[in-house]
Order: sequence, then C-alpha cells, then structure tokens
Amino acid sequence: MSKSLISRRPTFRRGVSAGDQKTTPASGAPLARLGWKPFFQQQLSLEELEAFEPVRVTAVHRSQIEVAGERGDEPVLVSGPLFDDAVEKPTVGDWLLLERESRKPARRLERSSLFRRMAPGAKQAQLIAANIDNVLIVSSCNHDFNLSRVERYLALVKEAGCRACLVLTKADLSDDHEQYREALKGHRDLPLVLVNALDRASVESLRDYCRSGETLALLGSSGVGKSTLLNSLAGSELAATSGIREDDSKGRHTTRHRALYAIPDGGLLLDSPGMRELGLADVSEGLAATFADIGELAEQCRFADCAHESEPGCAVQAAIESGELDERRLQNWRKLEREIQRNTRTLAESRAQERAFSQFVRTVQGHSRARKSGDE
Ligand SMILES: Nc1nc2c(ncn2[C@@H]2O[C@H](COP(=O)(O)OP(=O)(O)OP(=O)(O)O)[C@@H](O)[C@H]2O)c(=O)[nH]1
Ligand SMILES: [Mg+2]
Ligand SMILES: [Zn+2]
Repeated sequence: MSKSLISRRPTFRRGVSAGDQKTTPASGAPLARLGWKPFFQQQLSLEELEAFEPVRVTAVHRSQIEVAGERGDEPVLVSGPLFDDAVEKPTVGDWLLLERESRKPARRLERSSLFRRMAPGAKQAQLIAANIDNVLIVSSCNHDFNLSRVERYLALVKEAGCRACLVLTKADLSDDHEQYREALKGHRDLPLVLVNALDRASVESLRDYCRSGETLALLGSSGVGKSTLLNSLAGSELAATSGIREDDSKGRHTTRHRALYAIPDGGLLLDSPGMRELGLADVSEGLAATFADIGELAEQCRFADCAHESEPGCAVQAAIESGELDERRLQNWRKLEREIQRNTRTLAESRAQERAFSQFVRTVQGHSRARKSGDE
C-alpha cells in the first residue's frame, strides 16, 4: 500500500494517485491493512457482499468524504439520509458500503468504538473518530503537561475500550524527566513514553501501537507534536507541522482536519487538530475505570452514601491524609463526574427534541399526502 492511498488530498479521482500517477487495481490496499476485521465482515450478508464494496472513511469535508478500499482512494459525495443524523453520519474511521457501480454509500457498518466530545458551546456531540484500536494521548514536557487533562482523555479512551499510552514529546528539551514519571505514579495501567518526536529512533517503541491492520489515534492539544510523531513513524513528511508560540508554549493549530494516514509496513494513524476543549458526555464507565482507585477506596467508607467530604470513617479522605491519594485527583474526579452528568442530560434533551421535531415533520407530511390523494 503506498502512502498516497490514504492521505489528506481532497479531490483526486479514482484510480489516480498523488502526482497523477496511475494506480493499478493491484496496488489497492487489501482491506485487512485498512483495518477490516471479522467484527465488520460478520455484519454483511452474502447478497450485500456481491452488491456492495466496503470502504473506510479517511477524511470528512463539508460536501464530500474521502474513502479508501480495494480500488484505492476515492471521493464520495455527502448526500442522502446517511448523512442527516449527527451521531449516525459517517466520521473518520467508519466503514461504509458503497454500491459497486454508482459508488453511492448505502450503509454505515456498526462501529467497534466511537470517540465524540461535546462541541464547545453547543448542545450537540461532535464526532471525533470511529473504529480506533489504540490511542496515544500526546502531551509535551513543558507547560502543556496537565494531569487533569490526561485523566479527561483517559475517560474517553477507556469508555471506547481502546488501549492507551501517554506520550510526552519534547523530552530533548527537558532536563527533568523524573517529575513526569513521578506525576504518573498513580496511573500504573497507563504506559508512559518520553520521546523526541523529531527523532525516528526515539519513537520506535510506539510502533507496537500501530501494527498492520490496527488504527492508532493521536489525541492532544495543539503544538504537542502529533503531526511530528506521525511523520517520524511514517518515515516521511505526510503532514505539515509548525513551531509553537514562544511565550506560552501553545501551538498554532497547524492541522486543520482529521485524517487517516497509512504507515509503511504498519497500520493507520489518525492525525487530528489540537483540541482546545474536550467536553465529556456519556462516558461514565470510562470515568469509573480511570478513577478505579477512588472507587475501591469508596467501598471501604463507613457509609455507603459517603460524599468523601467530612464524614467519619471516610477511606478516601484517609487516603488523602496518608498521602496515598492526591487531593487533585479527587477534585478532578468530582469535576468530571458533574460535567458528564450535565452533558449527558443536555444530549438526551436535544435527542428528545430532535425526535419530537422529526415526528412533527412526518405527521405534517402525512397530512399533506392525505390531502393530495383526497384532491385527486
Ligand atoms: N525539540 C522538539 N520539538 C518538537 C518535538 N515534537 C514536536 N516538536 C516541534 O513542535 C512544533 C509543533 O509540532 P506539530 O507536530 O506541528 O504539533 P501538532 O500537535 O501536530 O499541532 P496541531 O497540528 O496544531 O494540533 C513543531 O515545531 C515541531 O518541530 C520534540 O519531541 N522535540
Ligand atoms: Mg498537527
Ligand atoms: Zn468516603
């Protein structure tokens, strides 16, 4: 599979790859390398396999999406009911069935995992990606590093059932690696890797997360080096990168669109724009898994409904006093729990309103059809 089979290029025609070189059908990526698994295969009937072709969404734009399949890359127009629903509509990483001749998308396959966030300031959830296997939560050895934010990402990743690793870039610019290891001591199940993302040898240990057939997402703030990591793992400059602001170490939002890239001899890598805010909704299980230590302590509290404030016999407060549990961690758990409850409620209300509205539209359409047939 050539790297150009999956790329950010928005509009190249079917059978023609980057640089307008012809790609033969033989150079089309076998589906397994694009992440096709039995989980997807078993969703197709034999008739569907004859009539349709599975393709993977590699990028989503306003009026078209890009997909990759056995025939290579191709653009597909965004139209039809498949694209109407905010949650159901295809996102990067989704598998679609295309009609073999018309190349129209007929159906989206059920997802093995889905990442979404509350869009900043909106009442809607925004899809981030689907069918991701592993995630690198990327931060850097500078002002960007923030443990509470890492826990926020972790709740999302655990809810989706993905394997996670925390990558701290810019290790070459920091003399004190120990402070980061120390800060992560409480997260024993979260592997931590410090790298110089510009150095290919330094990122070698991350290859285990993007083996052939696996899809790895890079998530983190702008400027932490997600695209730089992608380029080093790919061994070529697939994505643009640019320097961060000197004064506050913040990035310049260089990557504008989420897209899947193929790594030579490896899997697929999702590069995404740096996220300013990652609002959480519907990730209660992921949160519980992220703060499993607090959950275990809470079971030892004297009162079953202990709020872990000033109740006698509170095992959580005792752990804070003994230094076993960081108070910040308890505060963050509370904050995220409140946020998830609030956002989950908001989402449920908007869904109910949408449903009521579509019911209303259907009723009105029904009336007008009945009137028309009465006129005839
Ligand atoms: N010294 C050093 N510089 C790095 C490292 N990783 C990234 N950089 C630099 O940091 C800057 C930002 O890197 P990008 O890869 O563009 O960051 P990004 O996370 O993709 O940012 P957005 O696309 O804005 O979300 C670039 O100038 C990189 O060269 C590293 O490990 N060490
Ligand atoms: Mg980038
Ligand atoms: Zn308690």
